[in-house]
This record gives sequence, structure tokens and C-alpha cells, in this order.
Amino acid sequence: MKFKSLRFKQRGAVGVLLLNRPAKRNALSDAMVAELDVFFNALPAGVKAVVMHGAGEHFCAGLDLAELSDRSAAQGVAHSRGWHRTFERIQFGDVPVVAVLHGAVVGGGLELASTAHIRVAESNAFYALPEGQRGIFVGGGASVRVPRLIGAARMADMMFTGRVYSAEEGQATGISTYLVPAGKGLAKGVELAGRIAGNAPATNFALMHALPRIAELGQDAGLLMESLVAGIAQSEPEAKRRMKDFLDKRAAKVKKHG
Ligand code: 1HE
Repeated sequence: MKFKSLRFKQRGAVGVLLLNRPAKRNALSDAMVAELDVFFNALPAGVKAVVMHGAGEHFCAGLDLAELSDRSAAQGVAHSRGWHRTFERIQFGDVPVVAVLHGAVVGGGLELASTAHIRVAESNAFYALPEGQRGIFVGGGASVRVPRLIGAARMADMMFTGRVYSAEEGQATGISTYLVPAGKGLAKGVELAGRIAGNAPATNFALMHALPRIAELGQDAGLLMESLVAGIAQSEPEAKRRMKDFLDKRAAKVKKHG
């Protein structure tokens, strides 16, 4: 696949997608969002998990402010809805995504990061929503996805006051679930994606598509939905094979790793 603002490499079942506009701190231009849309709508054959990371010193500086021209209200709504479509496609797409975060993860960069299923942060990552200071509002899904990670109160604080969270604070508040030294994020992301790619497809599907919906339901409907998904997953031949492997002592035991 040939892109201008993205670069793609395949490592077995793991696809590694690089945001590749380092001179502009990987700011999300319309063209770059369009390329993300194309990529996540037609993943290369054999890719079962994607790692997304940024070229240069930062993951992503958010919306390309040079393109925020004289839009009317209606054009602004349409632009935001365009981001929503692409970002929904990442979150509810075909394969799990691991985002590797370093440097600035700000504005639309944090919105993009929050579409991923797992976030690995390097110790130099920092998070902000400068929309508050730029006189605008988030438009790429942050008001839906970020509160589900860190709570609406913390997100409001970030926007009201321009507060910047460090990598450690991001880890403590739930933006990331892995924190690694600077320069070690990609290796960790690829390792995790490789493990995810080896899961039964029904398990990954349930985690991507059922779990976030179940988590939004009331208890009655949630428990019923869980039972339906559990029943379907366990009836898959792949599940039966994996359980037999364990009982026949061919499968790995549960043990702690990184
Ligand atoms: C940009 C952008 C950008 C950098 N749009 N061009 N996002 C922001 O408000 C964040 C704005 N950016 C920054 O605060 C800083 O650039 C960083 C902390 C990310 C990086 O700092 P640094 O010192 O490494 O880089 P720099 O010198 O500030 O920027 C290098 C170049 O990238 C420079 O261009 P140049 O032509 O002068 O070399 C910058 O202008 C350019 N650049 N960030 C355009 N964001 C759907 S709603 C989402 C709404 C939002 O995301 S709003 C938040 C936007």
C-alpha cells in the first residue's frame, strides 16, 4: 500500500502502521485521516492485529491547525462526522489495534489514541486537550472515548485549565495500560500484538465488538448479552481445540509476564 502520510510494514500477522508526518508532528491533515480510513477499511491480507505509532519525537499533535480555515457551522459538523466515521472504523474494525504513544499525544492525537484497544506509553509521553485553549471543542470522539478511560471530570479539567498529564499520570488514570522506557514502546507493542493475533478470532471479536457494548448496558441486558456471546464463543471448534490442548497438557499454564 502506498501512502503519503502513513507507512506500513507487515511482520507476520502483525501490521505496523506509522503516522509519518514528523515535520508537522504527525498532525492529522484531512489527507492523513483519509489515508487512515482507506487503511482500516481494507487491511492487508493476513493482518490479525495492528500496531500504530508515530514517526519522530511525538505520536501526534492533533488536528492540522493549518487546515482549520473559515468553515461554516455545517462544514464543521461534517468535518467532525468524517473523523467519527474513520475513528469508529478503527475502534470497531476488523482487528485489534495497539497504540504506542510517545511525546505529544494531544488533541486529535489523544482522540486517535483512544480508538485503540490497548495503549502502550513510553515514559516521555504526555497528554493534553489544547482545544480548550484554542477556543474550540473536541470533534474526533474525545468526549465519548476519553471519559470512558479517565472520567469526565479529568477530561473537563484538561480542557478548562490546559492541564498536561505526564506518562506516569496517564498510566495511573487509565489512558495507558503499559508504561515502558523511552524507545521501548514499539517492541512492546509488537510483542502484545503478536500475542493478540494468536487468540481465537471469536475471542478477539467479542473483546472488540461485544465488551464495549456490554459495558454500556444495564445489568439485566448486559448479563444476557454476555451469556449469548459466551455460548457462541465456546461452541467454536477453535475453543474446543484450545480447551482440549490444556486438558491434554499441551497448552501453556497461566503465568505472569510484563
Ligand atoms: C503543527 C501542529 C498542528 C505542530 N497543526 N501544524 N493541536 C495543538 O494545539 C498542538 C499544537 N502543537 C504543539 O503544541 C507542538 O507543536 C508540540 C508540543 C506538538 C510539538 O512541539 P515541538 O517543539 O516538537 O514542534 P513545533 O516547533 O511546535 O512544531 C514543528 C512544526 O509542526 C511547526 O511547523 P513549521 O512549518 O514551523 O516547522 C508547527 O507549526 C507544526 N505543527 N503541531 C499544524 N497541530 C477533530 S477536532 C481535534 C482538534 C484538535 O486536535 S485541536 C489541538 C491541535
